[in-house]
Order: sequence, then structure tokens, then C-alpha cells
Amino acid sequence: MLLTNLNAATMRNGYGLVADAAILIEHGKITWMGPRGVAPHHHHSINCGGRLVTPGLIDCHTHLVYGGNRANEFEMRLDGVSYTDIAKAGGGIFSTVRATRAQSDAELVSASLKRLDSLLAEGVTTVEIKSGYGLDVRNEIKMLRIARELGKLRPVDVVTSYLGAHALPQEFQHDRDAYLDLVCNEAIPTIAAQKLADAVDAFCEKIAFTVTETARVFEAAKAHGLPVKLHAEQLSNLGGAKMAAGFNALSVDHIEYLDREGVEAIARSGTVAVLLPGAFYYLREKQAPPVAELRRHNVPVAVSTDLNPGSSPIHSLLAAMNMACMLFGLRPEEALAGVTANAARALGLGDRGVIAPGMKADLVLWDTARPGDLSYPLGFNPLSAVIRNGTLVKGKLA
Ligand code: DI6
Ligand code: FE
Repeated sequence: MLLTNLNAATMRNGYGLVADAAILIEHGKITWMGPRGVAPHHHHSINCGGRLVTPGLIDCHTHLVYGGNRANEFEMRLDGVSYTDIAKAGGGIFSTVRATRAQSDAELVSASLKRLDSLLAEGVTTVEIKSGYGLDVRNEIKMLRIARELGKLRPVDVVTSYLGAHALPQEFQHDRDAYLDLVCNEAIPTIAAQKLADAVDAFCEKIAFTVTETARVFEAAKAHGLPVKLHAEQLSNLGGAKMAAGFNALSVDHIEYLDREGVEAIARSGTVAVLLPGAFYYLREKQAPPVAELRRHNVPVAVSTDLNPGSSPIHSLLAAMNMACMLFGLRPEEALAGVTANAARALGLGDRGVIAPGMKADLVLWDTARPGDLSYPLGFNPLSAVIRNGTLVKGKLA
């Protein structure tokens, strides 16, 4: 089909706006895009009424498969108890680990679908989902299988990351090395062999794993051909991002405390900086990521919800874009690049995130003319239609 009369934010070089554009879609791919006046003729042509079109949105960092509920911790934090103290007392991630282990597949699938549907309602066509709330091999595999299953139940591509090094399980509290042995020698080989994960992630932080421990996990990932990414410099500057750059990490995520040396390291390795303003907001952090330094070094910046039950229960990628602007000073153009072109890069996906010939035909039509309108409001969804792999999956085209 040929879509015409669109205001296209192609996301090639900033917005890459093409006014009065046409997009030719064949066999699930974009085969031509440009001004309507010079578009190839096609028997099935649809006038889209001047709406804005963007690439399908990509949420490149979520923990949306989990059991239980942590609203009690929200209240504790409002009473002044810190995220770190809650974690040290066996709550936080551990609380979700207990609940996730206890739930059946069916319970996890139905709870996760509700969260996923919130993202899809705003035009997400690719979502990354991490494990990390099972920790033992059986429950991590359970999480990854369920994440893959969600991609069959809904019109969305699911990319998975194994996050076994999310927290030291309580049953290993006195034997850190034994847990890392399990991650490196059992979990990663099994998960790689069964193709359950597309990447390996870790949480490098005082309440989680050291730089040396994380490097060990990355060595195992590398040995099994899996790319890596890292939760780094969220609450303190340990130098995790720099280490991750040495492994050519796809992304380093959070990075509020990243210093100049760290920015230079990720600039050299081509690693994407993923900003997660939801966690910054919920934890009432004070230090924002080094956005000016990232710009100066031309580091690609992505934006994501970090959807999780503890530090970022935000179920809206549009809200994350707004928060990235309001809290971190991103421009709306950078926020949109952060959930399209740069989010694709953070997942190592070269076939999406921009509107161009050869790309997957994942597109969102919006009832608004200007792309800046996507980052400006909060709690307003101007979505009009979603096309995935060239097929209409939501809304109307004409
Ligand atoms: N950083 C995060 O933002 C999530 N995990 C992590 O390492 C939060 C996990 C949680 O609190 O449940
Ligand atoms: Fe996270």
C-alpha cells in the first residue's frame, strides 16, 4: 500500500521532517518514502489526512514481567526510608523475587499483559524485557519464556535480556562467588543454548554487583556470543560504564553519576546512553545525567520507561519522554530520537527506528501535526493508528 498526505518525522538526522510525504509499504517493509508529488504510482493508495507519522516507538529497557506489588515501599519512601535501606532490609528487588517465584506462568502472563498493553496503547511496537526477579536458573528461564510468549500474544516484537546479576539472592548472601558461578557457568550457557535472551544485563551498584563481578558476567556473555548492557552509575559512580565500554556494550542505562571519563569511554565504544527519568523521579534523585557532556561527545541518547515495580512504575513511554525533557533538559527532538532511532541502537536492531527504504514497516500515526507535541503534554495520548510489519494493528488509516 501507499500511504499519502502524511507529515513524516523520519528520525534520520533529528526529526528528519518530510512534509506532505508518502510511504510505500510492501511485504512488511518500507520500500519508498519521500514527497507525495514524486511518489511511485500504486493501486492501493490511502490518504492519511495530514497526520503525523513516526517510526513505531521502542521501549528499550523494561522489567515488566514480575509478580507482586510494592506500593508499601512507596509509602515507606514517602515516610523517609531510602530505596537502598529498603533493599538492605530484604525488601525492594528481593520482595519482587519472592513474589515472582511464587507465581504461576498464567498469573505472570496476565499481570504482564496489562502492563504491556499500556505501552502498546501509545504506539510501542518493540519492547525490551529483562529477567532478574527469578535469580535462580529455573525462575530466570521462566521469566524469559514468559517475555517471549508476550510477543506472540500481542502485536509487538519482544527483545529479552538476562539480568541474573540484578541482586545477590538471599540464599547466597554469604557466598557471592557461588552465585556468580551459577550465573556464568549454568545460567548463561543454558539461556544462550536455548536462545532465550538477546543480551546479558547486570546491575553494577553498591547494593548489587561490583565492577569486577560484573566484568566476570560479561566475560561469560561474550564467550556465549551474547551482547551486553549495564545498569550503571545510577546511585553512585563505580566506573561500571567504562568497564562496559570495554566490552562494546550496546548500552549503559541510568548513568546519573557518569563522569567525563565515562562519557569519553562510551563515546569511543559507540555505546548508547539510556536515560531513565522515571527512576530518577520516583527515587527523588538530585543528580541528573551528564546530558551536555553526552551531546558534546555525540553519544546517542535513548529514553525508556524502566517499567518496574520498585523504582519506576511508569507505564507510559510518552510520559518518559516528557520527563526526560522536564527533568534532564532533553529537547523534544532528542526525546523522540530516544524512543526510536537511538532505542533501536540500544537493542542492536538495525532494521527499525527510522522511516527509510529497507526498514521494517512499523509506523505510528498521530492525531497531531508536530512531533514536539508528543513530548509536551502528560497523560494525553494522541495516537491514531499503528502499523506493524506493514499491517494495521490499531486504529484507522483513512
Ligand atoms: N535498576 C532499576 O531501575 C531496576 N533494577 C535496577 O537494577 C529497579 C528494580 C526494582 O527496584 O525492582
Ligand atoms: Fe532497570
